[in-house]
Amino acid sequence: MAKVYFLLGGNLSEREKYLSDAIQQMVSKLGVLVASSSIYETEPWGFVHELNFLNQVVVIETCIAPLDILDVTQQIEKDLGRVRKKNQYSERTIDIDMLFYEDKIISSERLIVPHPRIQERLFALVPMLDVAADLIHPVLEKSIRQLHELCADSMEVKKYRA
Ligand code: PH2
Ligand code: MG
Ligand code: MG
Repeated sequence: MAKVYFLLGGNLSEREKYLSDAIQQMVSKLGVLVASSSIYETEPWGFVHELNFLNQVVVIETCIAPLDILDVTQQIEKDLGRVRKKNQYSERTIDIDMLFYEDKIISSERLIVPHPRIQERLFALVPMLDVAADLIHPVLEKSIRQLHELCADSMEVKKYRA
């Protein structure tokens, strides 16, 4: 069994419902939910939009391989109404990103794990602190706590629901 860390986020419509629907579908298709962070409210990072995000990290134990997980999470995004714009960040009902797959390092055309921008983004690091502050990033060889301390991002990550 592998522990897989996911960041969920969305800024459209019933944001909390999309988070919980996504988690429910992930559990039914992937495995067992072993931890979840608080839910945080954040402004869109890297693009302009009038609606703020909710972000949450969940940890799922699974025996499914990384690329098969990606197929499942992309299908869930579609089923929950995600519409992608080409080559740019945009508003969405739900985004499901694989942050870590155990301590595996994966670099393929479809999937890079650990997620290449975790260390730049407080909206990922703050919820990760809730569930795995001592997890060591296998590429950067620093803990989540250290990456959080070093992160130059200054966005506000407001607790929305414990
Ligand atoms: N995801 C992005 C780009 N910008 N901003 C916030 N606040 N939360 C996100 O989850 C997010 C983002 C790309 O997927
Ligand atoms: Mg994303
Ligand atoms: Mg994504």
